[in-house]
Amino acid sequence: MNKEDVCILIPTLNEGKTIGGLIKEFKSLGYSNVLVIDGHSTDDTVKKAQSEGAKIVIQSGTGKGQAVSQAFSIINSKYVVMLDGDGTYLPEEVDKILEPVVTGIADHVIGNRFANYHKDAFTRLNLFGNRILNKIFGFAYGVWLEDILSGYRAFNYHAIKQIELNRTGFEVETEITVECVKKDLKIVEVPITYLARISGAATKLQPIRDGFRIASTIYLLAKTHNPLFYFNMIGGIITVSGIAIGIYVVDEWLKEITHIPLTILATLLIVTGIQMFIFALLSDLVVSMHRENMHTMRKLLKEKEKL
Ligand SMILES: Nc1nc2c(ncn2[C@@H]2O[C@H](COP(=O)(O)OP(=O)(O)O)[C@@H](O)[C@H]2O)c(=O)[nH]1
Ligand SMILES: [Mg+2]
Repeated sequence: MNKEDVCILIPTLNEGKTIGGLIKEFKSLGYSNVLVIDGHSTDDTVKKAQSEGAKIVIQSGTGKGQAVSQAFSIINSKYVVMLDGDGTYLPEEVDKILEPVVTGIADHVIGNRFANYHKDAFTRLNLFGNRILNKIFGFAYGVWLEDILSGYRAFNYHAIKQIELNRTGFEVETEITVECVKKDLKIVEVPITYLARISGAATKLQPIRDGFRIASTIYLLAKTHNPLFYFNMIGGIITVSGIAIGIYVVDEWLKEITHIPLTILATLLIVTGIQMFIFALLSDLVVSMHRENMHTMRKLLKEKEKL
């Protein structure tokens, strides 16, 4: 592999304390093509990155997601490595991250932070949230990964051009992973080290708000991949509430109290819930057929590329 073929992509927002050292380390490892996509930092991030010789692009919108999406559209390198500018990931592990894409066994590599993390790298809430979100992801997409929210990732050119990103904020890692699953891109996870942020440099992630956004992204994006999961969740909630009201109505009726409006409500909820289950089955049929078509189309495209 030629190190010139690798673009090191660093999205930054006020990472002046760490960005300079990070770029310097990549350069000393022989990776000279460093792209910093900055989210209008108000500190000296841009100046530091410039003086270390990185290419700087100021993102046109806001949020990490928009930054990554913009970066993907302008990068033309054979391989891309993305990581935070906060010094929590080790540049010397870049070869480990790159290996599966370079050897061709993966289109996308995720660095698994849970393999080796500093004791202050995650708060207890972070650890718990990550575990839950990885599980929800597994249920929704049928792909069980250890660390879908990792910031240290590698891609081949094919992957960055296939992945379409629409979310603007911290849902970007989720969306990248979902897109890979949807587009049949091969994902491999490799163990990496995750350090704590240096003191005085705070994370931009708000655990509760962003956690909910990530969970709802996992759920909403599942509609066109796993409609059984998506619609059965809705159907389940509606049916269970109908049954609960129904139990109450029957119990009261046995005590010779009749609730007519509640009886109607319970019936409506149960019927609607069951319709959702049927709808889930129909959508699943549509999605499976679509997937088969897309699969064939991708195979044909690949063969055409080979010709
Ligand atoms: N360009 C850009 N980068 C951002 C934005 N928000 C966060 N980042 C960068 O994205 C990376 C990940 O954010 P971070 O706060 O470390 O999130 P955490 O690793 O989940 O705690 C860091 O390098 C941030 O500086 C943004 O709005 N625009
Ligand atoms: Mg970070």
